[in-house]
Amino acid sequence: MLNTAVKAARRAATVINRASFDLDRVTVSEKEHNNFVTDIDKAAEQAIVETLLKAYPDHAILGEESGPSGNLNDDSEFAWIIDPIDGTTNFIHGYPNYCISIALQQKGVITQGVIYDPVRNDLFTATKGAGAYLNDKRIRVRNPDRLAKSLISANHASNPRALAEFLKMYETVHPRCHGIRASGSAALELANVAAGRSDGYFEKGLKVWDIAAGSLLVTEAGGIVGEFNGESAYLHKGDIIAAGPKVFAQMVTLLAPFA
Ligand code: LIP
Repeated sequence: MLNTAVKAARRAATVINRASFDLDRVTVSEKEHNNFVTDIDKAAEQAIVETLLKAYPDHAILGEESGPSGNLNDDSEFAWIIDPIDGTTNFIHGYPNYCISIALQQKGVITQGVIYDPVRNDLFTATKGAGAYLNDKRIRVRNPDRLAKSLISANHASNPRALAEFLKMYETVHPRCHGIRASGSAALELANVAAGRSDGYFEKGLKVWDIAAGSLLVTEAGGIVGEFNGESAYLHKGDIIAAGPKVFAQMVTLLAPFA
């Protein structure tokens, strides 16, 4: 199933890469203020869904752009959770930080995750219980012993309330770490934590397709993923902290007041 998801991600990448050379021809619409969708998101999602359903016609699908289909519920035996372009705002501006995210959920548990960065040709994969990989090489979180030695990433939704709260969280965390980066793709932020390229990540108000595959990458790379109060219903809540175990504990202490 992981191989099929990789095949689907690569097909989507072909659609996205072709469009990336001629962004003026991409059709952009606004779902809500500063929340964009393009014809390329839709075409990429279609390529993914076609590939998955060809191999597994009975599986349920939850796509960011096409919504739910098949027998989708919390207890579905096989449900694919798809974000065809995580970081659409980056994509439409030609800012090279976006990816394809595909996860398989089995009876409420994420068991396979694929994140493909078509700009860097980085393929992140994880299978529950079998580790996380970047281009077939095992990856692990970096797990520094203190937040004070860490590079953190964080993003926020585009509404005034989320921004005001984010600024307070930023003021809380920034003086206590090496710095905070905001690159506009939740899935890639999680993949970077898994690969030890950053040491922690936090964001509120995400959707399940932003974080399903990335959260499995982090846990399979030895990290912890949780809500702001440290609990584990982050896929439903959409508020997420991800880091190595020591930094995770310190981030929860600092960010629990924002839970
Ligand atoms: C985006 C995320 C980003 C977050 C945005 C949005 P999209 O996903 O990856 O980090 O801040 O709210 O959800 O819409 O580009 O797939």
